[in-house]
Amino acid sequence: MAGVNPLDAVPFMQADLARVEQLLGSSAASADPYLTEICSHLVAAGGKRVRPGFCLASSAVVLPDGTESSDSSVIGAAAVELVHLGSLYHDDVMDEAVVRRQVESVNARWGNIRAILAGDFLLARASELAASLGVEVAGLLASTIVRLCEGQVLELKHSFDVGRTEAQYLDAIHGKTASLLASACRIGAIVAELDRDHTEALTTFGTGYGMAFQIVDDVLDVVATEADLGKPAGHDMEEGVYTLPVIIAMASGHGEDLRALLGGPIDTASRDKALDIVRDSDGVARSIERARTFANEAAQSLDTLPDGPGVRGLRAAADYLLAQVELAAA
Ligand code: GRG
Repeated sequence: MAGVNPLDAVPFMQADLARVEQLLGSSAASADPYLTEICSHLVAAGGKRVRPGFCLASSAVVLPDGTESSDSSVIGAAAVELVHLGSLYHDDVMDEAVVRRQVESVNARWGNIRAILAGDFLLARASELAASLGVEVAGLLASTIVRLCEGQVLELKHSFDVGRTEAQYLDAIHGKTASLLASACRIGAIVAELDRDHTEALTTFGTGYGMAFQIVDDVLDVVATEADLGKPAGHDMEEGVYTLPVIIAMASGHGEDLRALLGGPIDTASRDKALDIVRDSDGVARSIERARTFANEAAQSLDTLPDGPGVRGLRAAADYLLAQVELAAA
């Protein structure tokens, strides 16, 4: 899904993002140039850098305009992006993906073994950075990696499961997506030594944003065109990942027809038939309603925070996400 970095709304903070970029580059470097090349591949390919943006913005909620981010905030921001990168390296191996961030995936270019090792290296670099910020941040980042693994395993456990429930879906996306966005905000709050209420509000923001972000992504897989997605619509269903609109459609009036098509590998014709059933059901509208609720909850949690550059950035991200929700609904 295309998007913007929250700090696009806070121009003076672009210099802080550039410092994160530098740290990401040096973190991807090893004494071995071959490993450096593999680890730098997706760092150089870009990405929206939403997680570093959330960390820096969270640290900035009590800063006056024009203040540059602390070194600790920049280190926290790089650490969360490195965890995200490590998870992408591993995820692409699991999915046998060939493209990531609009370039050849690491596994496609260097093979699975090197992709896994490079992902491990990036996670280790993230841990080094987190350790330099103290026990609380190191512990939080470690438990976030636990949640990423749990979320991903929960998704695998229910692959091709026509009985997958909404609760199981929400639990999986909380782990695989929302937990890291929440921790990006929380780490920003911890290193800025914000008070407890502000820290909790920022964590709530990251969680709500992450839940809405993943639901929108999953709805788009059903409603968007192949040209927009860069892959055929219904790809998740083909992979056996039955997301919220599909789960709701399976429980609806036409659920029986849909369940008869799903439950195992499907050909293109069956995928298109299944897509039609999901699109005609209330699965899409009800999923969008869930995403809207999560995004609104995220936006509301910002109301308790002081108005400053950080909140301006986070609010812009929430507004952008809400616009994506409405676009998916159109
Ligand atoms: C080894 C940390 C670790 C985890 C293992 C593979 C795995 C368990 C988890 C994968 C979780 C995963 C890939 C979740 C999807 C997260 C997501 C929303 C990715 C897309 O994020 P964007 O749109 O991507 O922010 P860019 O490229 O812009 O950064």
